[in-house]
Amino acid sequence: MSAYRALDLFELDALLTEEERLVRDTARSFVSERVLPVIERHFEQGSFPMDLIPQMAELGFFGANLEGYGCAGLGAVAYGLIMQELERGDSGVRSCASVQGSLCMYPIYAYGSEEQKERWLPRMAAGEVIGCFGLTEPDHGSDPGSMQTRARRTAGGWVLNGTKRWITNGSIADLAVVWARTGEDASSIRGFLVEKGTPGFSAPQIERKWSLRASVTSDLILEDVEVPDSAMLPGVQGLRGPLSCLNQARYGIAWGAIGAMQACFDEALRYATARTQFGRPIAGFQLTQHKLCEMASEITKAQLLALRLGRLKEQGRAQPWQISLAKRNNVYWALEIARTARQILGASGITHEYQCGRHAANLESVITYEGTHEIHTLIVGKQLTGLDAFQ
Ligand code: TGC
Ligand code: FAD
Repeated sequence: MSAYRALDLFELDALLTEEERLVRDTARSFVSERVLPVIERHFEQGSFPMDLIPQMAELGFFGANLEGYGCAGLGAVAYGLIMQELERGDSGVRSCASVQGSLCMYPIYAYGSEEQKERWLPRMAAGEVIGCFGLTEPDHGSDPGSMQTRARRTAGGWVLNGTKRWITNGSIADLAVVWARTGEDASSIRGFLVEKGTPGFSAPQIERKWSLRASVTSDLILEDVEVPDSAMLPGVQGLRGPLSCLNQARYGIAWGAIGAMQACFDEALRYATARTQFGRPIAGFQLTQHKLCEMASEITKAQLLALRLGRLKEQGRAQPWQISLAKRNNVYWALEIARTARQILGASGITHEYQCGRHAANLESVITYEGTHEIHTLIVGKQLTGLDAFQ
């Protein structure tokens, strides 16, 4: 099959710097050469391709937008382009990198002590320490402010009790960022760094998923887990702590979704031009061209949205509701495009020989995690109306 061609109808490449194009092309080659040859097998087996971790670390993909501590110090757009390319491979591979960089390294970077940063960040950038982020609980998903996980003060530190659910990287993580209440309400929430092997801490894997199969998803169980004072992130308290990390990860997902869209569009276009019915390529039928036109329009709009958001982020001006709007829009359309691609492929679309079915299945998770489609609707709705639907 000829090489992948990314759609760029409005010459957005010209709006990227040379460095950004180089980073994008490096990630693109990595996905073509290292991810795509193995990903279907891992998806079928329900396993994460662990050998990609040192390779992603080597290329500087972990915490790529953080400065110092062994991180690449790239801008927001370059970081977004890495997420885009990884998700062209598989949402699970992008998830691993998002969680490592945006949800585990970022809180240490933004809210950790100097000692915590020195201890963890260089090894996380090098892929020697894998992280996870424990916010969601069995009974508290969209409403993390009601979490039940507790941290109780002791003479030398804290004792943690509770259960986190649906935690990406959980069972393969060496370090978990666990959010817990230290008092009665959400304003008492603090972040704790819990190391694998700490007595009372376990991370059983969640099995039988039909989405994000090439990704590890786990429970985190904390039963009288004792951690020292030095395990608490000193720089933040309240729900703002975890939510500010989600801003970073949701931003990356807004870009990642474009990669999934591009993979599905590329596959659908190739198939439609090659597949003949009624004596002509199905791409020649008006109904197919309508589908392809809709897909290309939405990809182009998603690209413009992500790029503008990235430039705002680089200027320190991206607002959380803008990130919500972009995550909501781009993931919604990625899922629509994956389903439309599957339709264009007919029966072939339901096999593992093609990617669109895998992307569609994955995107059912992506539209749910990091804030569901409905939650992002209400965040944007609050911005537009001044009325808070959550209160
Ligand atoms: P609310 O009263 O609005 O806010 C509480 C405090 O938080 C502040 N805040 C934010 N700060 C930074 N960034 C944001 N985006 C923020 N949103 C709110 C806010 O200013 C306030 O601060 P303060 O100092 O005044 O106290 O909170 P609420 O309880 O009404 O909840 C709001 C809501 C529903 C939007 C929020 O809870 C929410 O976003 N829920 C969705 C939960 C979610 O996204 N979970 C994701 C879990 S992690 C995950 O899915 C990883 S998947 C990884 C992968 O595999 O890629
Ligand atoms: P609920 O909050 O119970 O929502 C159920 C339905 O009700 C949804 O459709 C929702 O939109 C709707 N709903 C809820 N509240 C409202 C409202 N106010 N108005 C209208 N509709 C509403 N979490 C982590 O902490 N760390 C991770 O690494 C992580 N990784 C994940 C990986 C995967 C594969 C998945 C699937 C999830 C992951 N999550 C993770 C959890 C994810 O963030 C939650 O699933 C998500 O926040 C939604 O919570 P919930 O599933 O409990 O659904």
